Amino acid sequence: MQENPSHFAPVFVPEQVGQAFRTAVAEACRYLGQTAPNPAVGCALLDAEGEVLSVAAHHKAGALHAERLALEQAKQAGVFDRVRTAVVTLEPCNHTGRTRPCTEALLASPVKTVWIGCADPNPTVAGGGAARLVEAGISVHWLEESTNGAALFALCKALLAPFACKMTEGRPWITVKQAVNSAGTMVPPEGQTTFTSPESLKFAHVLRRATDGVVTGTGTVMADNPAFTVRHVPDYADRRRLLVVCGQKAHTPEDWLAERQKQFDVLFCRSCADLPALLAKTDALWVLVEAGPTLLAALKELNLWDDWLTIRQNAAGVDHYTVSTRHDVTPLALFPEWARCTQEQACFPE
Ligand code: AOF
Ligand code: ZN
Repeated sequence: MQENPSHFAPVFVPEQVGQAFRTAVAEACRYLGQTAPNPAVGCALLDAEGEVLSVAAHHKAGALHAERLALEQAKQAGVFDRVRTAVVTLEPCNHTGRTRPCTEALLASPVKTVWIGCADPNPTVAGGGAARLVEAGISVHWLEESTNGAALFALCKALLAPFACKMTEGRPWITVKQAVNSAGTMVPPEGQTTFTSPESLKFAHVLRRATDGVVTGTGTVMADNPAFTVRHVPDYADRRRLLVVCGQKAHTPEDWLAERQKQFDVLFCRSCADLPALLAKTDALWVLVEAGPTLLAALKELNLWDDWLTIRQNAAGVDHYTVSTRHDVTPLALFPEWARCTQEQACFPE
């Protein structure tokens, strides 16, 4: 985190502020998978007693940032004058991009205290927001510098992880989803394309919804004729995602491709080694790998993944989720299914 002028003695996160952070993160999660190239961000506004007056999130690029929407809602609810504290999962922006700076909107409100989850990893805005607020006399507190905010900080970091990955590594966060049956094979029985439980199928579609695209291989296309669309859960309206097919275009059926292109921006990637550069050129912040053993082995070899979710069905037909992650946080932790995941020892690359 950048050094910031708000560095005083460590602060204690009051219970109501902690609860407001959880509410803000939950609201932001409702729009995960719709905000790219912008991050998912949540904001809660509290009155002097710590009561939540307004909760909002950034919905999509070009729409109001979380802070501005929360303030706008407070105005419409007639509670604007009572707002004293803003709780934001991400440092408020101090730049004019598609929208005007959130710092200015906060300074034009009765907000006296701002609690911040994560610093903005966007190199064009880093550090500026908090400094501007402090300069104007606002009390700015960082979860990272608090005595009791580690879990809340981890939550905000998990929310920001896909955007932070894009900002620091230049490519989206890569989650591999692999389903294996009790015999350890990835191949479903004849005539079926899946063998996991309805809950696992739903989770897979929740992840498709939260991510900005799918990475697959020509082998999977030929074997499964996959649609890769979001079903089983409602999708965002008019959401066009990325579909990266590793392999050669000539190896995919024309009618499959034509159908997919109606909903996806389809890109072909001849070699896995080219994948980071190809993904970097897109707006995607988070992609889901849904592929067969060949592509998965190649990604493993190249260390080209951020977390690896294995859904394993046991002999009794019950699914078990195991997650390996190469980071200290994962956006998978934002979903209720996380409670069912066994975490394998994080394996960090050389
Ligand atoms: C905030 N609150 O809710 C979000 C922020 O092009 P713009 O104007 O939409 O700005 C996008 C950048 O602003 C984005 O790259 C990130 O640094 C920050 N996102 N900031 O104060 C928000 N979504
Ligand atoms: Zn902003």
